[in-house]
Amino acid sequence: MTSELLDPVLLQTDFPELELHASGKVRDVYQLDNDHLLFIATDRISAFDYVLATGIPHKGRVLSQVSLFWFDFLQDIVPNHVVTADVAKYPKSLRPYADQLRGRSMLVMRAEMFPVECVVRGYISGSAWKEYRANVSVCGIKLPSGLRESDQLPEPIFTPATKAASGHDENISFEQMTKLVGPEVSRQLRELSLKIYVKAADYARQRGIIIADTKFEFGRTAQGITLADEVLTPDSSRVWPADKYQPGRAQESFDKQYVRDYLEEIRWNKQPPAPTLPAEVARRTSGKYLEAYRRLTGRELDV
Ligand code: PZK
Repeated sequence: MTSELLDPVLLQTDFPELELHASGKVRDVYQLDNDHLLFIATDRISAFDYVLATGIPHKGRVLSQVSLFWFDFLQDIVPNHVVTADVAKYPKSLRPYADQLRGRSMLVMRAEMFPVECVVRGYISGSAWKEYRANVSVCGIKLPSGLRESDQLPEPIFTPATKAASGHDENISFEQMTKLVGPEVSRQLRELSLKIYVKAADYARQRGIIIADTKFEFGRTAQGITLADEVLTPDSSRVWPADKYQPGRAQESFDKQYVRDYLEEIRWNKQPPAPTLPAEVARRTSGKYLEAYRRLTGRELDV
């Protein structure tokens, strides 16, 4: 019998003297000065659109370190918003919070964000699978007939989306995107997104991980078009274990499968309040995040 106790988790950030710039289901961005933000990944986890009451030990650190790994790996393709993730280099005013911030935060350049989610799909799944079944096309891109759910696409496609008022993403055509950010920027973002996806997905595939699709957010800084937010994390991507890949059905999630299985098992009605997770489900899920980090980087995250 293993102990019920879990490692401590960070569910809520609380920096009274900082102003919140943006807050998401599982991450928070604070304003530091006019040009800099503090990006923090908490240990919160969402499933079926809700943040659960139980945090996942190490999740925030894993996601931060995965993003940092990719920012570095992709540097030759695109500049990114990271200034430093070394808490010793943060402003002195953050010193009291160093222990909370270490490993799970980044000091980033403030960017003028483009109001589009740059989604790339190498496999057909999720909303794209729904759209394909209805129209044989996705975001205005005609696809071959006869694809099965989770099939690899003949080539990766760029399927932009916008944040709808509901908070949900709404797929849009490239043409609609040009009305939001202009044709020149649209072409640049599409080209960058596809290049990034191809390089990252090739790398991950060699390590037994399929990146089925992913979402990038870009902004403009003094460096020009800059990759921002989190990058190629399990929260911004659909990630599948390659050894279990079987087209023709929905795939198991690399990271959240134990959580989804548990929530189905207890027949949660997917309405608030979101349930707590048994310690064992949280612990095994934590193990999956650590495994994803290990597989991707070949390194161990010290726990
Ligand atoms: C920025 N988001 C998305 C929402 C989050 C993140 N470098 C930047 N400059 C300006 N704005 C942003 C960034 C970044 N990254 C990103 N919103 C604003 C978002 C909610 C929580 F952590």
